[in-house]
Amino acid sequence: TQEPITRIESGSIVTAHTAAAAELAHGLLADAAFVSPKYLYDTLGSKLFEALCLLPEYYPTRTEDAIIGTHMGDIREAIGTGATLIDLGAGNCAKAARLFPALAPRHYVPIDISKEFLVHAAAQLQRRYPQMHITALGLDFSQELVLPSSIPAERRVFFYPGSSIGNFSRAQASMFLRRIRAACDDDGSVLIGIDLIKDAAMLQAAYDDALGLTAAFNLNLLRNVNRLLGSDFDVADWMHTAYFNQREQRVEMHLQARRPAVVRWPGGRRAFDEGSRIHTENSHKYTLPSFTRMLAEAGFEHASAWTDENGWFAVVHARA
Ligand code: AVI
Repeated sequence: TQEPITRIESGSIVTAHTAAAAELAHGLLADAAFVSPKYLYDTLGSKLFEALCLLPEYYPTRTEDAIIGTHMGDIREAIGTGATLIDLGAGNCAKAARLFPALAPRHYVPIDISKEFLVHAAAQLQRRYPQMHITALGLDFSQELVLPSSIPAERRVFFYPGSSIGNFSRAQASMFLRRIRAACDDDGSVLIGIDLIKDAAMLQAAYDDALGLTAAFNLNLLRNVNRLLGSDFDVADWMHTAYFNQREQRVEMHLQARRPAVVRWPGGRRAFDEGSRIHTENSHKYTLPSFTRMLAEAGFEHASAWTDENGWFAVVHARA
C-alpha cells in the first residue's frame, strides 16, 4: 500500500508574492480601488471567517450544513463511494469531512490559498483518517486550475461549498465552471453550494453582524495587504461597510476611509479622501434556474438540487 501523503504544493513563494504585489498595486491604483476577496484569507482571516460562520446572522453555513445532513443519502446516491474529492477553498476542511462517512473518498484533495491554515487542518484530518490519501494544495485556484499528475483523473468530484462561487462575478463564475469541466473526465461531477436571492434586510445583517466579526474579517484584509505589498495601511483609518446591491443581486463589502489617508508601498502610493472606498468583496446571489443554466453552459448536466424549507440556500450536484 502507498503511504498516505499530506503536502503543500505552492510553487515558489517568492513568485507568488511578486504576483500578489502586482495584482494588489493594480487594484489600489484603479479609479474605483479594489482588492480581490481572496486576500481576506491569511491565517487570521481564515480563523475570523471560521468564527463568523457561527454567527446567528450568517445563515449560509448552517443552512448548507442542514441541507447536506438531510440529503446525505441522495448525495451518496448521486456521487457514490471511492471518488476523488477535490475541495475548493477547503479552509478548515470541516465541510468535506462531514461527507467522508457517506462518500468514503479514495483520495481527498483540499485546496486553499491560506496555506498554513490548510496544512494544519489537513494534518489533523490525516490523523483521523490514516488510510485516506490526502494531498493538500496551497494555491490560488481563482486564475487557473491545474492539478498535479499525482491526483487521479477518474471520478473527480469538485466540491465548492459555502456559495464561494458567489464571490466571483457571474462571468468569472461561468469561466470557472468551464475550467472545472476541463479538469475532469466525462465521469466527473460538481457539488456546489449556492446562496439564493432573498430579503435584502436578511442579507444585510448576514454581512454586517452586530458583534462586528465581519467588520474585523474585512479590516484584517488591510493587514494581509501590508504584509504582501509592503504597504502601510493603518487599520484605524478604515471602517467596514456592506450592503445589498439590488441591481446586481449581490452583497458588496467595502472598506471606507474614516478620514483622509495616504497609503504608501514600494514603488507606489495612493491618497484616499474621507469617505472613499476600497471594494473588497462581492457575494452574488443566484436563482436555481439561472445557476443550473450556467452549469449546463459550462458542460454540466443532470443537475439535482436540494434546498432548505425556506428556500434560502441550495446544494447542487451536476455531472460532466
Ligand atoms: C466565502 N464566502 C462565500 C463568504 C460569502 O458569504 O460571500 C465570505 C464572507 N464575506 C462576508 N461574510 C462571509
